[in-house]
Amino acid sequence: MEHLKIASDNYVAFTFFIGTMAMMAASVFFFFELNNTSKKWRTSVLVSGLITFIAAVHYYYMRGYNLSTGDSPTFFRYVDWILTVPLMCVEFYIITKKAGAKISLLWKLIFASLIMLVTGYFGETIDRDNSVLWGVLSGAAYFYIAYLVWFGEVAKLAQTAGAQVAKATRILAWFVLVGWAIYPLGYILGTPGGLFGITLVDDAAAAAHAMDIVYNIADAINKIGFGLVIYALSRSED
Ligand SMILES: *C/C=C(C)/C=C/C=C(C)/C=C/C1=C(C)CCCC1(C)C
Repeated sequence: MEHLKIASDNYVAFTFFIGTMAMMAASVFFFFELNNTSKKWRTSVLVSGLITFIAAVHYYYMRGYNLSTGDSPTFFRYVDWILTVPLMCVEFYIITKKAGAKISLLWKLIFASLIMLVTGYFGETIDRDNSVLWGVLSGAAYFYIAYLVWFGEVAKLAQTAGAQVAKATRILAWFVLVGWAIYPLGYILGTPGGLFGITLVDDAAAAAHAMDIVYNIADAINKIGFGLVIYALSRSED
């Protein structure tokens, strides 16, 4: 095996390494804490651990892929998201289930998240010429999810699920509104014509680097931070 050196200003490789380590550490933490988690919250904390664990495995591959090719690991990236974002929808469903969440709510969230990611993937890979159109479609699905957790079924159920669940759901809703909004920013930076025909970063390689760094930062916030909110909820009274 060839030894690949990472230049000190290679922030892409750096964030892939740090992301891998952070996802691994978070997974160990969530899994080990299951022992000290009350039965009521065990599934939620387990799902938090699954999210960071799936990400850790993908980050391990993305890190290696990026290091040896210098390219964006777009395929692994989207496989990771297609598995982990629906699991975040599962978290919303589990914590509002005791207040009466129906399985149809879970399917709505999962369906919207799949639309959001599949259209994003088309815009980044197969049909880059229409990246604006795919980005807008993806954005519509994203706003629908944000609507559900801020004002729709998730928000309403959380209100009747006790003070702690209501509080945690509100924090998670902020993650969806602000934390998830970082992704379209990465998409716009990395895609030619990403902002309604305007290319923000001219040089294609620099654009791809900016996109990867933005995505890596967003993943750390949204996977580990999201999981910690669930963890904190599991330590609260009710
Ligand atoms: C752990 C991974 C997460 C939480 C990934 C979330 C991804 C998004 C919210 C992506 C959204 C996108 C848009 C809203 C428009 C442009 C295309 C995407 C897929 C980057």
